[in-house]
Amino acid sequence: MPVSSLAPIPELFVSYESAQKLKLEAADLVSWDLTPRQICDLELLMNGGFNPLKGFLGEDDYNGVVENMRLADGTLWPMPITLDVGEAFAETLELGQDIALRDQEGVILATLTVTDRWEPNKSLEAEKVFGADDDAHPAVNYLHNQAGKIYLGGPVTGIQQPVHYDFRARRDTPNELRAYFRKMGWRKVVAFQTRNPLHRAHQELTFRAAKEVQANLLIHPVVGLTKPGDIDHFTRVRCYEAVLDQYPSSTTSMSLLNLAMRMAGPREAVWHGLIRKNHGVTHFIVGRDHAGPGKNSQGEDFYGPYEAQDLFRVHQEEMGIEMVDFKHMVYVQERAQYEPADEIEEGVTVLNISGTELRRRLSEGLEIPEWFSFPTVVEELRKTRPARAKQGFTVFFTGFSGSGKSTIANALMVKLMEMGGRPVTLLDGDIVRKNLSSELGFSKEHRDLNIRRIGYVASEITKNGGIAICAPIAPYATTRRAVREEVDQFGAFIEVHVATSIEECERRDRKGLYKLAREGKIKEFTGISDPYDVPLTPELSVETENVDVDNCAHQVILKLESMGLITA
Ligand code: PPS
Repeated sequence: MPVSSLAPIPELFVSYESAQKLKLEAADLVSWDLTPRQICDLELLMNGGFNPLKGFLGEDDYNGVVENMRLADGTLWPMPITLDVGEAFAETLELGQDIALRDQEGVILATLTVTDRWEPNKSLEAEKVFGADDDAHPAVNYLHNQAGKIYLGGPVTGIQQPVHYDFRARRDTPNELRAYFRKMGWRKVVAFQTRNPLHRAHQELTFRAAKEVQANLLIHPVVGLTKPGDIDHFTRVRCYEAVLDQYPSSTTSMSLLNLAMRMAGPREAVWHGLIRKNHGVTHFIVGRDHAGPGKNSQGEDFYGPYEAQDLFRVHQEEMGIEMVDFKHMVYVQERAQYEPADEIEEGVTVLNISGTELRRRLSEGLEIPEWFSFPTVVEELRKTRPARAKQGFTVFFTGFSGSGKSTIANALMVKLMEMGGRPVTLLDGDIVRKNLSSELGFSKEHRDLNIRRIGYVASEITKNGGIAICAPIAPYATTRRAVREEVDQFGAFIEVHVATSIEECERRDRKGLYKLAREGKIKEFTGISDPYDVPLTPELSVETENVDVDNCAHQVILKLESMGLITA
């Protein structure tokens, strides 16, 4: 395996003078406001992290990548890096036209010459790239429910890097890392990719990996976009900094990578390897279930546990970066040290805490032993993830109009206020429509916007330790899921289906709306002339026929107690 030459790799930026000029000219161009994921992709395109790509993929390259992980010229590249946009925007463009790419504040980062515009077959992309057209996969969900319908492709001219105000000193472009390795004389470097906090087992395995291949070690965590629900990168970086002291400083370094992960398992591992190669790294640690997306909608793993290692092994020669197998490290009590699980004789006491068990201990405020993690790391985690009974959460009622959502939500609010301890906010359908969404009607687009607004407010309340109770109809499963993901990062999301049948709601007709809907005087009325996706896996489903409101609210209280969110 060759050691890295560490010569600079090509970037897509123009010179400082040209950039100033281009920036002025680009102000007159049609512009596209990049999504957070597109900003991450653009950063790595421009700084050479995605070398040899010269821009967002055109149609031929895209087809090659989707079909067989190769660009049209045969170069290995496993992940489609595409610029997805809405149909209306795409229609305004001519091929050959330059457009300005802006960040979310409107700063122009680059221009794109649009050479290709096409409507991709997203189901095919999902099958080929992510292994299944199943929305339980975060990237497939993104593809179908967030990404625009049309892809634009073409070369990018870089004007400036996206600005980061956090951990600036810890962020390096591929060429900055290459220069660092050159300066330090590091010719062999093994990189460790992670989206989780590091505990003692990780410290041990990374240190061993470096010793095994006699290389220096680069801790290279992802701080762009990771899996929904992951610990935020601010907390993680503080944890990494705490662990860094545990390594010999002359052999180990850390740098943050602003990558938007796709959780694509085997393909993702190869992609990660190519990105690290661009950063001047010679060896890459690939673990069990590398970049795994979790379970599919049948409750099974998307990929086999060693598929990522197998695919990497097939391509490593061509990639020019060597894989180091991740060793599963466990703690041997008798010897008070970590050892690879496959090297341990029978009869000794092996201790291990899984990720699930760690989350349980954190959420219940239980002790986390020192053999498992470093006290400074645990302290940081506890700050971000206080025990569940101290976290904010969202109760999200959904059901037909007149099902009893508001009444139960009101009763629940009062009960929670009686208990005290956390502020409670009720986002009832009618209140929201008056105060936040007064201009909206009941088309799918407007309902989605309404629910997303509720989700946004609920996630802010949850983040700040409060209780949000929402009670809209929320008829669409995908929108409810988007809200769940938004809230999940900060605290629990409890979906409660108020399962009153449409017949019963119509019989009650408390507001007289069903009558009007039947007469056609109200259009798009949920359950009558508009769809309602029944929740398949709500945390709780309550029946209201022959059950009084107090009892329904009490069922929610019991659920909250069983989840550790409130203490009796
Ligand atoms: S949604 O779909 O979640 O955005 O709806 P939501 O904000 O909860 O608003 C539902 C309330 O608006 C009244 N209303 C209608 N509901 C459904 N379909 C149509 N077309 C409609 N037009 C008006 C209705 O009173 C709902 O109130 P609730 O509290 O659910 O009975």
